[in-house]
Amino acid sequence: MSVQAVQSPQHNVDAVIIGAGFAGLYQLYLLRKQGLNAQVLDFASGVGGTWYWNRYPGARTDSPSDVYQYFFSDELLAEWDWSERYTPQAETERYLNWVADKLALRPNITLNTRVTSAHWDEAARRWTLQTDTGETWSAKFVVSCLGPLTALVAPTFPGQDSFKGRILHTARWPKEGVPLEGKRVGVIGTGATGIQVVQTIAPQVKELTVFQRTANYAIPIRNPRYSDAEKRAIHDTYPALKKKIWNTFVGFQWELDPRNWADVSKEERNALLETYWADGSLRMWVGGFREFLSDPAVNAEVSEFVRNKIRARIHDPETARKLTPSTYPFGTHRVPLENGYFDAFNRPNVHLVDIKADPIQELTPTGLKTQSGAEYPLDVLILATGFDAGTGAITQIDIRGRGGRSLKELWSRDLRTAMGMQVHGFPNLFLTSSPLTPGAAFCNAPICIQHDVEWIADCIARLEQRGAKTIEPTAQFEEAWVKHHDEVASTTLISKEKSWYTGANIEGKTSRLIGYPGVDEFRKACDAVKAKDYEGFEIA
Ligand code: N01
Repeated sequence: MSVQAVQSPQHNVDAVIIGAGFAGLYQLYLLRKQGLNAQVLDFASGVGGTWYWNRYPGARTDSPSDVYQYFFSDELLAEWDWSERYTPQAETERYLNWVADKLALRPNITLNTRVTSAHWDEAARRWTLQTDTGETWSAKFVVSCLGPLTALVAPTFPGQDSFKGRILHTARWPKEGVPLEGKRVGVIGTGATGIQVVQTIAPQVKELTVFQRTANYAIPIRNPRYSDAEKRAIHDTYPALKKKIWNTFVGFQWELDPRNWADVSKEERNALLETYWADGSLRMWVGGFREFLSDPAVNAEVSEFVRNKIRARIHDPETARKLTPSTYPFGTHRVPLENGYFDAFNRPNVHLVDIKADPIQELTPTGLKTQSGAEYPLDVLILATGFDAGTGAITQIDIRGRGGRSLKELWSRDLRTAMGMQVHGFPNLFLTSSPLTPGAAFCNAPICIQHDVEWIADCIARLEQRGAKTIEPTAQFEEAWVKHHDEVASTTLISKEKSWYTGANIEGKTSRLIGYPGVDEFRKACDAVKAKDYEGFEIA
């Protein structure tokens, strides 16, 4: 009897793009337009990336919808209207599906396919990728469009297997939804995600217990629905926005006030803080004065302003004390927008547990127990516990560059990139929104994505034009970028605090500010490299 070997499908393309979110869709569009045979692989069953996965109750953007979209096509801009100032998850997911159809991208997108490894073949000067579906892809170029917030942080607790209720991570929320009405629900995590969940489900559930480790400086959102006339008026602002947005600090519509805080009178300072606050946006954080995030004394004034606003919202003084951040300065952790979050704790069915004072001990068959012995009966436990940011998703893939070097190993020793676009030792591997760029943490995501994707597409076009086979940053250029990044990072208060921005939410992770602060300066640096025909990169 002969056994026939089963041949796994082999594909040969010019470029594999990993991820079908904002970045992957646009990268595919551009590379295909340049005549490349490119394919997107994504482990989700639909396009949308972040907006495919994060469908938890209350998920919506913290970036205004007019700047949270593609700007590269006047046709796309003209044909899409946003319904609210801040777009709910379903609408952004619909938008990305609409773009995929409009640009006829789907024939080059393979879903339900996880890339498990990518190995550089020095002789062929190509990458070989394996997937969990048993397929092999050979490609000259690989572009990671995995997104900086993709790999989950999902803590496990003693006794977890005995828990008879349901445990859900916000970034794996079931498509069919989860009925929470009448249930006793626990939420662990009070970052941007936990806040949106809590404020949304508080009126629906029977009992809601929020397990808080760190309180958050959240700003009340102002989120009007747009009338038809307002939608038309927003379209009129696009040409000016397009010119301005890449020249701002974080890719929003606001520019920093060029004055020094000390040169502004006390009255005007108060009026400015009230204006930023009333804007119902992240302007208070990233559209005010540079010193808010660099000068401890100025920051202290802003922090106290925000703390007073928070305290005033909560009836019970002890709950107010717990919900008011006191252990770190305003803006050094991600600032969320909220819509009734603090007020939720004035409801009789919402309870706050300070798990720094009384840590979680275990899950029991019926709920959660803390070290003091207190027990909280739960039907559902929601983990809003965040992500292994910047590096997590890409290092889940076994990536081996020249001489078999592992990206995971390299980054576990020292987190480094060459302007975020590439890593020395990994030819023809491009990264988007990656460590040491604004897109990893300090940017209105679609804006930095569009920048990175265009830079990569231009670079690949130039290589093809020269008939070159490979591009890779020199070790010297990478070293210079890391040094420059560290210098810029050290001027911010953010780099001195423990948060996912500095890798502190993952035990043992290399500590380095994950994002480069300054979209405008980053863009100039990338433009300069391109203008000098990719100086600092070896083309062969
Ligand atoms: O995650 P986070 P996120 N036991 O890491 C706690 C973007 N985003 O999903 O602070 C107990 O911020 C942790 O506590 P602590 C946005 O960029 C955007 O909320 O480490 N608690 C923290 O409270 C955002 O920054 C939008 O002490 C544990 C929380 O879980 C990023 O995604 C909406 C724990 C994690 O907060 C991540 O936000 C949502 C443990 N073992 C998200 N582990 C919008 O644009 C973690 N925690 C609206």
